[in-house]
Amino acid sequence: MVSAIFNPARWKAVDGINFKDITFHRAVDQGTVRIAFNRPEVRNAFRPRTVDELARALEATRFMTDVGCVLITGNGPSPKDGGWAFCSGGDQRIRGKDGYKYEGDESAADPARLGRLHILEVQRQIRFLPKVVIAVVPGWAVGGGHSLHVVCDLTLASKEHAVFKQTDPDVASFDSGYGSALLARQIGQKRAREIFFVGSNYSAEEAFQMGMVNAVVPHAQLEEFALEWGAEINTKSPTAIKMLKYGFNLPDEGLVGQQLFAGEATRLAYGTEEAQEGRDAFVQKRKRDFKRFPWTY
Ligand code: S0N
Repeated sequence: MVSAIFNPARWKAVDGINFKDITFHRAVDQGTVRIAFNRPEVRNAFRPRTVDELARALEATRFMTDVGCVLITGNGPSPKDGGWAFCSGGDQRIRGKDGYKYEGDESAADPARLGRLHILEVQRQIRFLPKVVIAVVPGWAVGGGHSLHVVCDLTLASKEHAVFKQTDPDVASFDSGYGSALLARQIGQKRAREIFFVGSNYSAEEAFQMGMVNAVVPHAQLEEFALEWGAEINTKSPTAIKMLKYGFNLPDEGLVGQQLFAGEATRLAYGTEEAQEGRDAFVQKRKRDFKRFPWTY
């Protein structure tokens, strides 16, 4: 069993990738993939291996040309106590002085892999992925797990089991980047500071009221609901969705956001006769002639 609310009839495993800490599926009838933390016994905390696998799944998804929507979720419930989690952040048991260790993992022998903080790279992958990423939160979203839901484009939460919480200052492992500053953009400075500085538990309904959850869904229907949104998103114009996502991101990304947005604008411009005239004049070693193109539209 992948997860108690996972419907195997709707998904097939993505072939050729042997993951241990995550599961990776694509829907049988639409362009949606499901990437799930698979360490329910530790509330889906991530260790370096988990983050590596997440990064590889996201990179594979980037090249799936018929996929417009990515669900990131957590498998469950915990075999220990039946608890549900999206993700509880970095695995605190293996945190070292310079990051998280590959302890107990076959890749520990590689010194290039020691002491990494690469969940931040995954955050950037999610932000820059030209597809809609939905956090599907079946239980705890805590610490770095909370920050992951913040960077996703949309968040769906289990009515009965989702709990949103920030423990970063409790364990002195903190995200003062997207996890906090972007959250403040989403729900306001006072609320975001309260989440980090006080660290209360917030239910799905409270998170919805604050504006950091898009929909509160009965637990048993959570994944089905996510698939409905995925199916709808996949009917839309890929270019429009991508330009909208990069446009939404732009004010918070500085020049990197502008670079991404502008890159896509350049790519769109390549399709015009005007851009082709510039290329053709160079290749044909003749004078360029842009006279037929207006300065205004
Ligand atoms: C999630 C919580 C609130 C759930 O409480 P509950 O339901 O009472 O369950 P527990 O009994 O506490 O947990 C069940 C079992 O799971 C283990 N466990 C839970 N979370 C973790 C974890 N994060 N790491 C390791 N183990 C975990 C419990 O120990 C328990 O195990 P057993 O059954 O063996 O006793 C509650 O569990 C909780 O508060 N968890 C800790 C949450 C936390 O503090 N997370 C870390 C916060 N910080 C980050 O994530 C940093 C993010 C990050 O990685 C980062 C960000 C920016 C820059 C760099 C970095 C970086 O460091 O990479």
